Amino acid sequence: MEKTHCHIVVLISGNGTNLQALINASTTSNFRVVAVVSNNHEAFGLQRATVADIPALVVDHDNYSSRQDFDRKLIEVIDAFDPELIVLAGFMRILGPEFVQHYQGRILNIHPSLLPAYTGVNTHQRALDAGDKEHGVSVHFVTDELDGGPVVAQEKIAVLTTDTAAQLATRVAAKEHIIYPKVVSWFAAGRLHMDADGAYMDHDKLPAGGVEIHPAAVQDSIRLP
Ligand code: NHR
Ligand code: GAR
Repeated sequence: MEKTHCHIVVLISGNGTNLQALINASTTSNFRVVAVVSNNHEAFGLQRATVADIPALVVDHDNYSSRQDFDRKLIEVIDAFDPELIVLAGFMRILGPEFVQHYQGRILNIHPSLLPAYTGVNTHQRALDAGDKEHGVSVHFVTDELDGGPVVAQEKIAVLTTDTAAQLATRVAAKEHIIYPKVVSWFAAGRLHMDADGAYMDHDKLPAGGVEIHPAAVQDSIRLP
């Protein structure tokens, strides 16, 4: 594995479609997925990793009597791969302060809402119930504040009057699979940073909604900031 690539460890709990998008993109990008870790041994994403010849490991939270013990085991397993970035991709366990501090400024999460709206679960139904005209996805740095770390990028979709939560989830997921590899490649290129007062791109502080990725810019990556 070439030294020029940023080594990432991806944490999952489920299907792993974002993991798959990252694996696919990595073959032509500046990062490599060096390990996949799940808290759930049934996560289908573990099979995706194995198919791609990537080490797939399980740290089952049920085997640890405290969150701190689980977090410490996770750190030990991850550190064996010496990654530069930890990528949460549908990872469903809250990470404690010790974990967050250990990888300070080096953990990203993808969340299916336009943060700060709808932290937590059921985001698509909640956007529908609120009558929102826009919905979308956010990528943010992970801090101790759940779904509250600085946003790096968002992509929006229009909500149609006929939409169901499942339809919204499908359209948001399609955006997720584009935005996440893109943000990870920015981090890998050394363009993204987090400090006490927010997220930075090329030394410029990002606004609250992060970099908004416009459809035209996705077509023409040269025009991206
Ligand atoms: N950890 C920290 N410290 N900060 C964040 O922003 C985090 C995090 C861990 C995961 C993902 C997140 C999301 O995008 C995430 C962000 C799980 C829960 C949760 O309540 C909440 C938010 C997120 C992930 N988990 C339950 C718990 O007790 C378990 C739920 C389950 O197993 O189904 O850990 O939404
Ligand atoms: C994605 O939609 C992701 O945004 C969301 O779970 C899905 C995982 O799908 N994440 C959260 O809700 C985080 N709590 P995937 O396993 O197919 O990538």
